[in-house]
Amino acid sequence: MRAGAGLVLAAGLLLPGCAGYWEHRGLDLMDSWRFRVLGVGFHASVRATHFLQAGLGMGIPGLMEGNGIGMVGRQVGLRLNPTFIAEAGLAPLAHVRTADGTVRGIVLGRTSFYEHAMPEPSWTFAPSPIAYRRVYDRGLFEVGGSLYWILGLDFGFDPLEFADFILGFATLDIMSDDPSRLPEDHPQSRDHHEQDRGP
Ligand SMILES: [Ca+2]
Repeated sequence: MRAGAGLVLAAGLLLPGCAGYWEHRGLDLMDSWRFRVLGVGFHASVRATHFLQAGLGMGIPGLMEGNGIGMVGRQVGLRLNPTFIAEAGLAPLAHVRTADGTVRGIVLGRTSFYEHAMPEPSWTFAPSPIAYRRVYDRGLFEVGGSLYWILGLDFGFDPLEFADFILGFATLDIMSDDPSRLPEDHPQSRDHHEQDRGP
């Protein structure tokens, strides 16, 4: 175990000259965390992955037209939140969360996970990881919680993103969010991940 960690660390130390290497390790570490404050509502939830979560209530995660403050992975600052959220249920029995009037995450419900309703919604338990990542402000395997009692607080830790951070030292990019393989002037070299995250 210790030897394996040493190899990973050694591989990382051999690569400081790669363009953006350490920057991407820092961004990968940030991706593991979500922390947001401000908001109004009456809402509480806890979650240990998409498949085991409970929540009830509704709220406005940000003040002033949805503007909140905090970080969702590498996105830091204002305007990180949906303007309105509602959540109810106990997964895996049944659980649904909507944001801005659109279903964003669901367990055992008759709808699509996608931001725009599919022509023929179907019962679903396993969401599309890609869709989850593109249109949702939570991670598929995120552990976290929210509490809105007039003022709101939301936090989360994503072990899959953290694994991406650790494996990144061995140049493995399981989340495909390191633009380091692209030329510096490539349009996706800086904006790649922000586009993936969506609102
Ligand atoms: Ca990565």
